[in-house]
Amino acid sequence: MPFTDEEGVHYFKVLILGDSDTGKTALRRHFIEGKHPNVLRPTMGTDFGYKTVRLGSIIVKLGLWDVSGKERFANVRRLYYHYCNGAILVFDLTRKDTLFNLGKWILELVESTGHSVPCVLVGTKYDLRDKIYQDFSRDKVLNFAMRLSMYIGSLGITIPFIETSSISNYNVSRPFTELAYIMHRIVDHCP
Ligand SMILES: Nc1nc2c(ncn2[C@@H]2O[C@H](COP(=O)(O)OP(=O)(O)O)[C@@H](O)[C@H]2O)c(=O)[nH]1
Ligand SMILES: [Mg+2]
Repeated sequence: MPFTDEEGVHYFKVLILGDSDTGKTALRRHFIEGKHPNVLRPTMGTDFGYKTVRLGSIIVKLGLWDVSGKERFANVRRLYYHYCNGAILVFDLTRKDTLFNLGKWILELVESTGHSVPCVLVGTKYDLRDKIYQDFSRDKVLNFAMRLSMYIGSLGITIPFIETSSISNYNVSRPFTELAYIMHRIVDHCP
């Protein structure tokens, strides 16, 4: 369950997961700061940011934990899964291996939290139009999202798949608002 403040606003803890260089930090910072960051340094350990999101008349707060994809931070990473309410699973549309590696991330998520966690699947770098979907298809990704939905049992909700570009400002907010909506719906269904 999320933390709820004295005004009844839910605070959700969201992890952004995926391989290094897939664009996790760019997406998070663009969403929070409203533009593609000028300077992007590799994430050392964990970065944190936080943003208030409006869903119609509802306001929720998202704590966004951007966790380093590098193997040497694996031990640090595990600590951050506790009390996580949702996850954004990120892969790079130009690198097929980053999609298949999400299996490892999902396993780590499920093992560390011990319960199912609502997720959205995000394919980044949509602006690199001549390099995306090489050696795999969009249908394959949709199939992956469907199998993932069955595996993590997300209240009968199929995990949304969203293509984004932080560079051309395409769909940057959508992963966050869709996940916020799903997490809010879950809380609404739990007395
Ligand atoms: N073309 C393109 N490059 C991107 C996009 N998002 C991030 N990048 C680049 O990908 C690299 C890795 O980005 P970063 O956010 O640090 O990835 P992280 O390791 O997953 O946090 C950087 O050079 C970014 O400028 C995008 O939407 N389009
Ligand atoms: Mg990063």
